Amino acid sequence: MTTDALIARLRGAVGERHCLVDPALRASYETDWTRRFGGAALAVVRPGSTEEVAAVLVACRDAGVGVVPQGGNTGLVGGSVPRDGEVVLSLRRLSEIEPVDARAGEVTVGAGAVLADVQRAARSAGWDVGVDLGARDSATIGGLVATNAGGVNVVRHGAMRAQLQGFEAVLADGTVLRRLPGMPKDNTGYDIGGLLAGSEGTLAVITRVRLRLVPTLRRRAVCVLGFERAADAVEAAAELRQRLGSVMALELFTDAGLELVLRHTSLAAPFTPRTAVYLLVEAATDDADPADGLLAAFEALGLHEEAAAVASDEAGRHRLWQLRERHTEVMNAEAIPHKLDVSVPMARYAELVERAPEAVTEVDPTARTIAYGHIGDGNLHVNILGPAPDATDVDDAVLELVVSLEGSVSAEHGIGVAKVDWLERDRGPETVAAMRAIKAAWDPSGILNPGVIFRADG
Ligand code: FAD
Ligand code: 2HG
Ligand code: ZN
Repeated sequence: MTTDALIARLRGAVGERHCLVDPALRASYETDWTRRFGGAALAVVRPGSTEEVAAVLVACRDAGVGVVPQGGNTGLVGGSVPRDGEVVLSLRRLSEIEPVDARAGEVTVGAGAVLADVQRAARSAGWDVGVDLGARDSATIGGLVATNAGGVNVVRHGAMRAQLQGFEAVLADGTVLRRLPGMPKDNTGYDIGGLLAGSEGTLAVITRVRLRLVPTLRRRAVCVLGFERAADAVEAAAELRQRLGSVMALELFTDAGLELVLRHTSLAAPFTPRTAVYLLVEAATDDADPADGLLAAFEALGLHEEAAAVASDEAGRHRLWQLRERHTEVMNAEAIPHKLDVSVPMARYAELVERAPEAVTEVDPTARTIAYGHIGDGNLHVNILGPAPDATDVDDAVLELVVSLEGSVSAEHGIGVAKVDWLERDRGPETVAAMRAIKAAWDPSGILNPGVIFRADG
């Protein structure tokens, strides 16, 4: 099929207005959030229904042209943007949020519904969404499922796969798979929804999702504690997690990151003198002030009062959270960052925090390494500023260290195109062969997000 014939079929599928071929209109869909990844698309199509998604996939399959599913384009591993003339399939128009099923504590939404909108809908019905993250105002539910996103409440509610109660998805040949009644117990054959979680647009296009909701916890307290050694922050995080059933989040950042946040925003340091490492803890309950439990736990652990800032009011909590959440935006303001999202067994976490900057400096003495992350999940975000966007030696140095610590090269952002060369190093050839067999069975023509998870020519 010629390119013109494919464009005509795409226009027929989604309507002229929703098939963008003009470079100026395509531009915002062609570069990722970090500006490190991107390429030209053949076209950007914006279907308005599951049937239109199916028609687009069949047209692309017939033409042998790759399809890049895209939600909010907040992904950080280059999986949501074209590489070389694919069709970008934007799911943003599938944004319907059905009424919350308050009795079941579930809601069904379109894949393009934005997380913050779903959170608002859930809260207005007395429920909440189990996953929360800094990109909440743009990230879509389809993208969150496709990446099995984690975020700040995994210690309490698990990642996105754990919230999935049902799904609708379209295979590369246009077949629609649907399972949406929503039942917490449903062991009838393979868990297809669970497989789609984390598949990064390589197995099917997710069009609707049924989410399990969690109870709203109204009383909250946030505390930032200071430490001189990462090992002490790890110890405190482990103790708090064990002693305090109210823990919602356990986050880590360092003074190097705080310095950049203070430079690029109007925020103030949580306390002075500043310390080398910070642990942010959020606790939530529905009755007593969770600050009391937090303070009692700190006392029992012998943590110093002078290196702590606590807030129970909304504005104070928000201020403390911003010190951690704004790291991502600040990295982008400094440079085009290299982002390595990794996890290691808890026993190796402090070692990773100490050794990652050393590993980077060894291969590039001018590079700056800023690490922060979800300490409660053993997850560290190693950001490297300075190397050219296409340089890979600093990435390799950190991932080498992670593998040697028996860690994972992707904790929550996925493999995308950024880490394709590390999949086999991390998982081993047998597991990768099993993954490839699934990919070949579901997408025999290989049109769904080629080059993501697996190298396209591999
Ligand atoms: P996109 O970026 O559009 O796509 C991501 C991947 O999913 C791509 O491979 C794409 O092809 C695929 N995809 C998207 N929609 C579909 C669909 N409907 N069907 C099939 N495949 C699809 N991530 C975390 O895990 N935890 C965090 O704490 C976190 N914080 C962040 C903070 C900031 C400021 C930013 C910018 C990003 C953050 N992220 C975080 C990364 C990002 O927000 C998540 O990966 C999110 O899940 C991506 O959602 P999206 O809708 O933007 O997807
Ligand atoms: C976070 O936890 C996100 O803030 C983004 O996962 C991580 O900026 C990053 O590298
Ligand atoms: Zn994160």
